[in-house]
Amino acid sequence: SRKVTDKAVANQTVRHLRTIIIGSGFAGLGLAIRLTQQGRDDFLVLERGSDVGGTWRDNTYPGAACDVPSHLYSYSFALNPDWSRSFSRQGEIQSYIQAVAEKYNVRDKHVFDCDVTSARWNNDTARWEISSSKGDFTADTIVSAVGALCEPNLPDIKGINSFEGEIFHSARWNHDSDLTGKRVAVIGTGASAIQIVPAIAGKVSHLDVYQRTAPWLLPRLDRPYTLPERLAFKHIPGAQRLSRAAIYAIRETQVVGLAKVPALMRGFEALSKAKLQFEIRDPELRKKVTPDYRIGCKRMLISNEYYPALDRDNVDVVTDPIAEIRTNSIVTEDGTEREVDAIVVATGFHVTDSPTYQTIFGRDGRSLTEVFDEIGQQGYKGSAIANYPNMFFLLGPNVGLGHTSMVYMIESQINYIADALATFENRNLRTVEVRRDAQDSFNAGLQRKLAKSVWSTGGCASWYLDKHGNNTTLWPDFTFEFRRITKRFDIDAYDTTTAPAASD
Ligand code: N01
Repeated sequence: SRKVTDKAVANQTVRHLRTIIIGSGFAGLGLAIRLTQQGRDDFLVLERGSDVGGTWRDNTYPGAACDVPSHLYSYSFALNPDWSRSFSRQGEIQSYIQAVAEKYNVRDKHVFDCDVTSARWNNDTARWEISSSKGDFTADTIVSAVGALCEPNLPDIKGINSFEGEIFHSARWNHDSDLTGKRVAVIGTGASAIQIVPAIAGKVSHLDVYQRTAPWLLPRLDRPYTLPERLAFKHIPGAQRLSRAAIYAIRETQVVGLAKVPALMRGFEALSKAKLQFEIRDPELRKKVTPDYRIGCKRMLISNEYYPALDRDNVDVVTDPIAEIRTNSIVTEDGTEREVDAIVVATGFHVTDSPTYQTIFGRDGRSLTEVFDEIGQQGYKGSAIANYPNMFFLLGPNVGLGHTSMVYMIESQINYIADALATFENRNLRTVEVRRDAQDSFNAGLQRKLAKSVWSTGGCASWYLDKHGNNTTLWPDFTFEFRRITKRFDIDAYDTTTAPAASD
């Protein structure tokens, strides 16, 4: 068998593959497993990190955990009866992903520490040309599986580069830095920050939390699984699938409030406000952290520790906008200067303006950035984009979720893309490219649904919106509807050309 090792790659100047997958988080790894199961050997996964896991490899900040229940947050073909608690922590999820890569024997298909610097379509050869830190590749088809939350967004705050203390992004946690006894600032109050704050509040001498927009918080129903539960998941056939189905069904009902009748979200607001009342003693602080938009408009967060952490004597919430960062302090617009030893930048990711878009060049030579600048971050079923022949996307436009497991969406896309790649082969295609009219009508349908949703009507700004103000990141319907439309590759929506009969 043809084993692909880093050495094998290094020994060749340009290596040609039938398919190249970029990225090995849940998405890329899942597709690699599927292709292997289909008996395909002619593909490689290029991964810039030194291990599988993607976001779960990168986000190692204190308190990192998933806000989707464990049983739903695993591949359907590799359930894990050993989850230790109802909401898993980062380390356990990363170990699960590593174990799946081992079990399905796909590590050999990876080139790790391989940073893809550009991917360019060549019309004449009908191949993708890929440059990377591990050399050049060509491929008939490529699949981007880089995910939406992988490029840290470092805020453009005046003076940030002059800070002389320790400063790092939540997704690039510096484990050499010991925050014990230090004066620390956390910038941001999103899903990452609300996990970091309670995890460090007890060890730092003082913590300033810089809040631009207050998040809505709901209870986190997290607990360790009991021994009888774990035994049941392991030994009673169907017990875990039943648990998954129940969690899935309950979570799906949220779509009605989020996407169809936002007024229904008021019940969640009442619950969240009661929680706020119960967990924060200081009325001034309560006022500061009360959100002023409809719940669900931004991602709903779950935590039982965040509010109590804010209520500690050594923690302050700062709501005045940051004006400047100096060598050892942060200055807000009201002129107050607060000294700090370390800054944690929990300001999220480049989503609709990902820098990776600048490095992908399609049929007319334009980068994805240029195309999205013109029409917004649009795609077809999250899996293809007009002007990018022979390229598929896992976690492309409008497949994100605010309420349930992305693994479900990923597996739907794996069905679709694996079928597309098989069709490509079986029909001896040279090129396959989604038709612009198919993409346009798909997006018109999406935007009609999104216009009614809480993400559009809820009165907030969020990373869900692209520069045209359209929500091009979230799926606005039941996830089983997405599963339905991705069940089979619908070649009618694509322009195709056929390869000449093979003579060499
Ligand atoms: O990032 P975010 P995140 N000055 O973009 C603020 C997933 N996730 O890393 O709201 C000051 O949500 C920004 O303020 P505002 C999940 O999908 C999941 O926390 O834009 N502040 C916001 O408060 C999540 O949605 C899990 O006004 C600035 C924060 O920084 C996604 O990842 C855990 C600023 C950014 O919040 C991203 O979450 C973690 C500036 N210049 C993440 N720029 C779980 O499963 C931004 N902000 C539990």
